Amino acid sequence: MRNIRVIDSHTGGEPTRLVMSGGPDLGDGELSERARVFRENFDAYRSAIVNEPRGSDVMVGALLVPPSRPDCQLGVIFFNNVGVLGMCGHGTVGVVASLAHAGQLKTGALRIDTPVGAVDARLHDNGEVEVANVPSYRKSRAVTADVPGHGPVTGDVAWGGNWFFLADGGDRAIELSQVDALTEFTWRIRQALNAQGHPEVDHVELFGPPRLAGADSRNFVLCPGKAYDRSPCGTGTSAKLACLAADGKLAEGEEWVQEGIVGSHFRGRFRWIDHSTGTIAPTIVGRAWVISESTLLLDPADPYCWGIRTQERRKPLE
Ligand code: PYC
Repeated sequence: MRNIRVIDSHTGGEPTRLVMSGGPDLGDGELSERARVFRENFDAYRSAIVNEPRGSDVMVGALLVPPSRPDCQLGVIFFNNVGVLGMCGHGTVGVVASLAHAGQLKTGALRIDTPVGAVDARLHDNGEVEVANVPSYRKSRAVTADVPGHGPVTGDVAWGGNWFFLADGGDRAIELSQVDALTEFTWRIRQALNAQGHPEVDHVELFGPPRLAGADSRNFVLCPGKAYDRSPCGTGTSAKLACLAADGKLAEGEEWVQEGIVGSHFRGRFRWIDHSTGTIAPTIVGRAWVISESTLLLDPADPYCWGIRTQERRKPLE
């Protein structure tokens, strides 16, 4: 029997399960190397922690590890129902709130090592968490996906700590009542893009008009394992900021309020790193709520000990 101690939170509705102890030993390499070890040697743990019956397709896990970068206080590897993520914005907000709940963190700054770079988090007195994410940029503008059954869909491919395709939702309502149709549509977009020379794209983001007073836009975000993000997606908002910056539609330091499909929101802004490559330093601000502390029990005699895989495992890009 193996015991894994976790703290669960949600950030704008999107869950994060922080593994405090009992996770696998991934060695002491750089975080990208430890993410590889996790993916290749301990995939059963990933599935046991986030998949049913202990979790669900929407659960994002966060494995706390010692940092490799000397200027970081801790390291985190994020993962979901199908594999390992590069970074996770809502997850970082959840990790900070959970560590504060556990008494391991006071308000103030924290530098976190991740497989795709260091991020700076700051816990404010009011409970909000600010995340200065990894450098983000738009890779390709006006990419057209030929989506079977729907026709051409044009959008941008951008990096915000994960890879995104970002497109206007057109006349599609970005509403919870439309989640099934939005999921099917964005899944087809992703499959089309992957087949049409964009294998890196594993998140698809659609935008429409906001409902929330003061918000600039509302989004629907399809995650790699076919679950939709209940939050406005921190890495997705970072990718959006990179596109807005590249198009000159948002100025450095100006605030962008991104509403998600359940009505929660992140505030975002950016600083230019390099105009010539369109690289920005995005910051997002959000809030998480701790919802449970528990111990996961892994009994190898349980036929579903290692989780039920309802979605195909994501193949790593090599
Ligand atoms: O907030 O960056 C994020 C995120 C990625 C996948 C789910 N949430």
